Amino acid sequence: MSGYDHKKIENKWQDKWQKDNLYVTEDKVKGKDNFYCLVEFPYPSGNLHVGHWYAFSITDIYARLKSLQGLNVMFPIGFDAFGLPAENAAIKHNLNPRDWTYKNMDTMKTQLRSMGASFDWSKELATCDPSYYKWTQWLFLELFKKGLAYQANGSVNWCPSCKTVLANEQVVSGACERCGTEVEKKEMNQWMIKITDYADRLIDDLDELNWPEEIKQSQKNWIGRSQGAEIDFPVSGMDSSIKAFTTRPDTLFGVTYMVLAPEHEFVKRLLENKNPNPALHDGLEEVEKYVKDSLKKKELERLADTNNKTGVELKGIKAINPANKEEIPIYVADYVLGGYGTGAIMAVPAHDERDNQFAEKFNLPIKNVIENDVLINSDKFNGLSSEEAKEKITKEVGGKLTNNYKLRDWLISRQRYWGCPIPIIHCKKCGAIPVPEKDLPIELPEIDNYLPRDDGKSPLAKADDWVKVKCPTCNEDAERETDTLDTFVDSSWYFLRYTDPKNTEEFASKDKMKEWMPVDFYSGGAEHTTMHLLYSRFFNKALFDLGLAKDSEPYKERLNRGLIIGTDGNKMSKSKGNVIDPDEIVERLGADTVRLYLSFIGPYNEAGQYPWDPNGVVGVRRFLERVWKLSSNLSDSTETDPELKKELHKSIKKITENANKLKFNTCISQMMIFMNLAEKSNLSNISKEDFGIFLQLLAPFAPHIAEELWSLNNKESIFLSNWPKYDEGLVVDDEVTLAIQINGKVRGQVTVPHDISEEELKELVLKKEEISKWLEDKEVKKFIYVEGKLISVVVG
Ligand code: ANZ
Ligand code: ZN
Repeated sequence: MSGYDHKKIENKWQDKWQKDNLYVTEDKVKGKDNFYCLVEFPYPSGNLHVGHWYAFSITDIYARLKSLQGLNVMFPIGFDAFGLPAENAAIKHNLNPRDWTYKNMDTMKTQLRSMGASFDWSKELATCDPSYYKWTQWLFLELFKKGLAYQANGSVNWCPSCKTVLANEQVVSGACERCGTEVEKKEMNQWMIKITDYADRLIDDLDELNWPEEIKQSQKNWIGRSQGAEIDFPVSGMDSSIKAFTTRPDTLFGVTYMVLAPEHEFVKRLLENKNPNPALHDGLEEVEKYVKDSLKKKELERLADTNNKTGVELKGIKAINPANKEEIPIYVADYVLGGYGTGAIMAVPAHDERDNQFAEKFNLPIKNVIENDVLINSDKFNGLSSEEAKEKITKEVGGKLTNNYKLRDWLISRQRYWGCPIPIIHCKKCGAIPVPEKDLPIELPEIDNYLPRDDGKSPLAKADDWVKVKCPTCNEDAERETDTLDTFVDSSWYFLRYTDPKNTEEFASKDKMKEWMPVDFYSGGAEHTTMHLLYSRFFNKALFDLGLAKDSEPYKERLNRGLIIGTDGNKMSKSKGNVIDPDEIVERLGADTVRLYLSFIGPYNEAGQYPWDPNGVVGVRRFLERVWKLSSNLSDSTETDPELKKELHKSIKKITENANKLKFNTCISQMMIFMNLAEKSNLSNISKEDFGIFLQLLAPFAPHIAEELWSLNNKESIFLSNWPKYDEGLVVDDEVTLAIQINGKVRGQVTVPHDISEEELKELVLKKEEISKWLEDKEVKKFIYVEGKLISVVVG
């Protein structure tokens, strides 16, 4: 047998797997459970970088593992092909977005194939394909008919560089998530999705999901539910009142003034009517100027100006504190935001930091009403705890307990060409009318000038022939909607389409969705936590309520992967010159090397930042060469050296356990430990069968070389074999049983690997049911591990 020629074997097996349809998934296989392994589909950027390899080839390890473990795995792939990223790139290259996108998808398919991933290409989809977006349009109309998609006027985020509006989620620190340009506020009539209707369920249903806690927490923070109350403050001498949102109704007796946001309706009305109140008349000009100035500020600036609070008093107007009937002054100040709560606050300078700064500056009274979590200076509520008082005081003043959310409705229309046309016809007489189902899809027309425009309209507005239609209801002259859908709408349901990608009658048949949904494992980028991951959960819930989806949650398990960074520790970027070209390495060292290296670089289940190390790549390549060499030195012996056999079975155990937890790096370490021993002992003492077991362990990671070496002794693909099981008898001495004492008394025992770290042990022990019941409400003061003997926990 000659040397390890990665090129030859990688091409050979990729062709053969494809020819044999090895990864084409049936919907049902007798005796096997289905497992839907999903990875976020790429946008057709045109070139696969290391990040793509990390996303796809490493998720492939998991897909292959599950398949070897006896599950019927679906691992589909497609393209998130509409939208800003693809279109901006096309424009930069002076190309038509359609040509650019299709050309890139071709290139990327070849590159994706070079990974040797077990993608089921028969299910491939592209969101820019009319056979796909017909159903995006259909689903949009279902939401529209239920009132979940609507058009409304409002202040929206506008990116002056991308020349389109953006969703709140696409504005990062005040800048466009795509191009980094500072975002402006504009009043525009836009299409929205009522995701806010689902705010509570989007939070509460997280409990049932097997997701990392950080992801759940980020979604909760983004939705930002605050429990509080709305309380009306009458305006003295006027027939009106001002509603404030507060999370602290228990501090009502400590309210010494009110503050309105500059955008508040009450202020607007005062300025419009030039209020007749003579006392105020003097100050109105000052108020007008203040409002104008602060509206020019960006929200971020307003929030950032923490130490220098500004504001003006509405002189001559007083509000009445409904708790003690005291008259209190009203200010306009921009530390109160127009778009949150009611845009008005009851200020409690004794207990709120921001109010305190303001009160100090404007010499306003500060009244303490809480001491040691108990109410004081609060009349008949004195002595109550804060928690008790919240509800009681709210009730007393006729207020309403209510929740407030940071989440806003999802803005989905874009003034851009390369997107799914919104299937609505505007008729002067009938309003916004859905395109009849028989006319779907409304195809995106070819136009000459697809460049974005400055006037807030989509380039499609110029496509007269396309725009002018008859109203489906009254048959009078009408016009098509010319905005397109944000690409995040396209990607909000693609996981359903994968179950039935060729269906022309439905977006996916109920039967197919029943076989595959919910997704068992979803691997993706951390940047999607509060975008795609939130949107698609909403979409699935809305479809569930419409009877169109079978589950209310789409993804059982989610993994946010880490980031591969440059050798210099910086994010890879062309300008820094630290970009690693995977194609070049695949050519030189092989796909198996790249896969093995990336799985070795760090625990896949921890979204860390891992720097690329050229020496590490070479080291991994050498490891594969050693495997190759060992294989050619195998003898016909049927007995494996007993020590080596033990290490093999330890390897099965360790690799199975760690691979199941996506800790792929420890799997590779274990394979290396095994190889070291195999090379040390008498080589003739590994049976072909036992070497085959080693190849099975290697197969998900380095599929080509494993398949090649396996084929020397087997007719069927290694990927049709069964994942090896370890022999209990061969791994026992590796484990120790430890007694667990709590405050000196033995309360249980635990069997663990002899080399377990104290940290791992502590985590395991404290979580154990028979132990945790002794720890309730108590603090663990000491955790002592007497190695190999016992654990002693001191609590108090
Ligand atoms: C009285 C009070 C007393 C408050 C106290 C807090 C502490 P979250 O948790 O973010 O929901 N607030 C309400 N609307 C606001 C707006 N439009 N702009 C700026 N601040 C606003 O915060 C809710 C609290 O933030 C509310 O509760 C209100 O101040 C303020 F010891 O009311 B609080
Ligand atoms: Zn009409």
